[in-house]
Amino acid sequence: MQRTQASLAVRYAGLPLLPSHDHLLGVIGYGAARPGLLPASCPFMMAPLLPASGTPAYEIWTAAAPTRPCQVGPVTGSCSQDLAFGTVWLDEGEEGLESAVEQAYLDIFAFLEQTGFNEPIRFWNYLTAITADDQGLERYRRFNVGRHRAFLARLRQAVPPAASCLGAHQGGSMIYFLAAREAAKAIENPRQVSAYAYPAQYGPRSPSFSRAALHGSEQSATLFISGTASIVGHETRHLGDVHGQIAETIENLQALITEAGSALSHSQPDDWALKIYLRDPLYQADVERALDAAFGTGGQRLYLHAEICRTDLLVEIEAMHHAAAKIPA
Ligand code: 3EB
Repeated sequence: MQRTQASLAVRYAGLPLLPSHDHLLGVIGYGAARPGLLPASCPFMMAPLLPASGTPAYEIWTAAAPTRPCQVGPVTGSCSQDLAFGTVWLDEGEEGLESAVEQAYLDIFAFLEQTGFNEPIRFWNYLTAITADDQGLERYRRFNVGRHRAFLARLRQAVPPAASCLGAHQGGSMIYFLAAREAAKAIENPRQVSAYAYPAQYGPRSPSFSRAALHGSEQSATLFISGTASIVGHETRHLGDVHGQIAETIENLQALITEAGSALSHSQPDDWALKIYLRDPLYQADVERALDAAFGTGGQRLYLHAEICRTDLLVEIEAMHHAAAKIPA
């Protein structure tokens, strides 16, 4: 068996141990400010989320090819040969969240157009006070309205990319993303209603994201699994029961891995990077135990303390299949 090099890698690290500087796409800090060692050209965002452990953590994105900085309007990013990474803060100002989200996404589409990486493949949205009321409509629902408007105007894909949307405890609201020249293949979970088809009880506009996205060729694909929680159909399961929610969330992750199919047939635990969002940092030990049992002990895990977009959800997990698929020699 021979392994091809993945075009993209992520590493969750405690200290700013920075790999090959000219291949850095971007760094996100959790409870961690911009490292002094980081080259000025590398995009950095201090996310408004804290690590569950309290120990500062970095999420370090690298490309297989050298990168160069790219700035378009308020979007700070970088581009390699085949991928772009970008970050933007929301400016809620006078206009409010809905307009701020719409504008931020329109700015992202301008970045994509100017850099030539026209197809977004993965979005992360971190919103302040995600479930707070804003003049009669929850902020997450206003976020969905703004995102929907921008996607309607500019998204070229038939279905929206993979995403996560979590609540921040401090600081402002931000979006970061990965984009490519070719769209990823969207994957849905047969156990769940597609989020973009959720009924109106969850807000005037459905959440625009697909459950997972497979990017690259069959020989060297990267799988991005969106934020995944204890939802079956469109309903939250296991209200108030963290063990039940963890088990249901893992069932949903496994269903998506099955849907991704042959691209992952040689997958190993070390190929995975998981980001786990906990409403209460005390849930970490239970999640860790359940993930070990389901997927083995390898791979990377980053535990964050976050609010989740439904007040009844206690845990949400996203995943990236980190290494390239193996090609039989
Ligand atoms: C859900 O399945 C849980 O609005 O971008 C997960 C991933 C969730 C992404 C988003 C929301 C989003 O509906 C919430």
